[in-house]
Amino acid sequence: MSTKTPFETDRGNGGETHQHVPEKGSHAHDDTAHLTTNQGIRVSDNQNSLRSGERGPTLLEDFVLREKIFHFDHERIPERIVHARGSAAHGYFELYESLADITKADLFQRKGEKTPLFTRFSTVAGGAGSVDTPRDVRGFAVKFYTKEGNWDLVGNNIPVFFIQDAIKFPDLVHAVKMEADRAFPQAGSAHDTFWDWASLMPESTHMQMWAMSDRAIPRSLRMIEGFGIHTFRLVNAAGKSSFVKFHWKPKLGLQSTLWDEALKLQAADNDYHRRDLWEAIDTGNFPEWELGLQVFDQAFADSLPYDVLDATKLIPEEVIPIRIVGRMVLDRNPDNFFAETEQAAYCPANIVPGVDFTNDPLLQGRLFSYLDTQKSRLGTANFHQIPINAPKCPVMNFQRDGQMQMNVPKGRANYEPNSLTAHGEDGGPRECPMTGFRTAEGRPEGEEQGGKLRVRAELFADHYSQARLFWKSQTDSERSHIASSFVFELSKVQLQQVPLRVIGNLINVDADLAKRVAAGLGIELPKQNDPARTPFDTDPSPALSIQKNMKETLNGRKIGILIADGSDAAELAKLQKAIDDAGATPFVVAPKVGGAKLSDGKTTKADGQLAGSPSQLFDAVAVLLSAEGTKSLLKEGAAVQWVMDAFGHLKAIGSNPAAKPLLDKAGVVPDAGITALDANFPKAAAKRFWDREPNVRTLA
Ligand code: HDD
Repeated sequence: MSTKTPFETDRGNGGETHQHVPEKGSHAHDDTAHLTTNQGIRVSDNQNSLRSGERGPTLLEDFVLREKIFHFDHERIPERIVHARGSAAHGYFELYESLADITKADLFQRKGEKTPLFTRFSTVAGGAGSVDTPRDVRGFAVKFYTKEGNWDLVGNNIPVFFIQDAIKFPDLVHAVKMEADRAFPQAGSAHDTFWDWASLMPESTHMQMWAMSDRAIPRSLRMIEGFGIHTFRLVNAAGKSSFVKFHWKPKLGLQSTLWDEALKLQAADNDYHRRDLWEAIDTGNFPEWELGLQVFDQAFADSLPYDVLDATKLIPEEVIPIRIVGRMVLDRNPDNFFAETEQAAYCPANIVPGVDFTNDPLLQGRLFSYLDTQKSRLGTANFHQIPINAPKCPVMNFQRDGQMQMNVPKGRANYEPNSLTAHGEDGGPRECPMTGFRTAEGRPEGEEQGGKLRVRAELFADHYSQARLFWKSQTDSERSHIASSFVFELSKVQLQQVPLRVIGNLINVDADLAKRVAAGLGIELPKQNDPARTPFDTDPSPALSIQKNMKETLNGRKIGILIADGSDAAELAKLQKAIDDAGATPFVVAPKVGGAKLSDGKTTKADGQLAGSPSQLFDAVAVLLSAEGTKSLLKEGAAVQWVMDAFGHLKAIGSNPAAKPLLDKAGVVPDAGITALDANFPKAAAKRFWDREPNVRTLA
């Protein structure tokens, strides 16, 4: 439908409109920019409500006031029950090679073809107004607007999930979100109810290991992997079906923060990830991920010692290599957060011909939940007509009416079959047996059916083998982070029996891990919980480690440069250029945001004030000070803390000789990450110095 006012422009995107808000006073010059009500009536005065006399009562007849307040009163909609806090961007998927051999999905047919998409990243537990950097799983949801309809790949940044059956999802979410009576803690799992539940759910053990790892505290949304998690199916034109697992690999490599850094980031910038994504796109540094597939057949699935329908299991890349088939580029920020990011409605049930589900019981439950939740969140069964959700291909059916119906269907045909066409009327659309969605042929349905039972398949009972695999695949540094995260989380739990159950469970993963967690909490090692099925060991999978997969690159990173009055102008220019050349963004920090007077007498503006730009915002730092500058900063707690935190967060610190007293006061001890401001600095800045960690904090 189109009820466009003259003040809205059609953006040719599913009827998307853009309302012009005139600048103050501009209406005198621009004839198209008048302020109107939602009925299109021009508004003469947006400053004063209609009242009877200068000091008299405001009149009920003021429809301009009433409409404005009415609309404002209803601006908020229910936030998502999970994944409420998120940020999103537009972009495209580009196919590297035709996948016609394994799928008939249109977006996978032609090499080089681009498909528009909208991707939303989120935290899970916190509300819409919570912080960006809690320890949490990150949602990774991609809506592909294909020529054959929308396909939503609604995944996370962790390849497995807490539970095996959707019937447990409300319990998981109730347990992890803020506690029912007190409404805290917000956005975190470090509390009684989560660990009480988790300790009673051995199937969550593998995911607990991931959630306690550095995967749950990413450096940037641009540096996380994405996973479809479930085993899906691809179906080719001949009806042959293959199993598939979907992976997104970030071009910038994986990178995470340290726990102390994540905690301080929460104070430094609530919007750390949202801002990072926005700024990267805004400055043309478009984030990219490659799409990878693990494709396998029934015989291979049958040969595995775990069940491919179990979402608490993964298939190591070393067992089935990932076939990289295309890339996703996010190149446009939303025009409006609410209209697009907030109203985006993802649903794993949105698939296209050539992609199909499996009987994974977690996936099957999701197929119902999302459609259902969108109705209560967006208020109408017609939410698919909202521009961000509308397919970019024709939508034709006999569904009618409902709240907020935007379409105006013509004619009498609202049922099917009909013979109206034969009578010269438009009978409407018809079924398309050849190109329409069909459930995969060749499914071994016989083996997957049986009597009605509330049971799980036998191999689902193995809750520990892959948790062991994950633990074995980590570096020593990552293991100490995992053990310390368990200690931190359990230290917040007040129910005394809970840590004992968690540790008793961890003994099944690794005895040393369990001992370290007990020692970190200062409690006796409890007895081992009985495993439902004896775990087995496999070869480690290096692909599961972040540190083994980090790229030594400055691409997409940010380097803080601390200056003060008297800093050397030529050195600063040289440093900024070196950082820029290495692909990173230099960010100048000074005691005053107006800048510092440099050695050449000129004032250089700062990008941020010292007190508001702590070093956790940067991947590495440089300290460029004159002797006087150093002297004055020795008295500045924020400056000492700036250097101390960079050291404690294992970052490279480059400095000039005059800055040494500040480094000394911050307790900096020389190591490979402490460099002069020469060519060594950009090289060091591309790394974290894990070996330093035992010198700066006690880890479990
Ligand atoms: Fe879910 C949202 C990912 C299991 C029910 N989920 C939601 C989002 C992501 C995921 C990324 C946010 C989408 C957005 O950005 O709007 N969920 C997952 C993954 C799961 C998973 C990777 C397991 C593999 N979810 C899951 C189950 C259920 C749900 C088992 C229910 C039976 N999820 C929902 C939901 C949400 C949702 C309640 C909340 C808001 C929404 O859907 O739109 O329906």
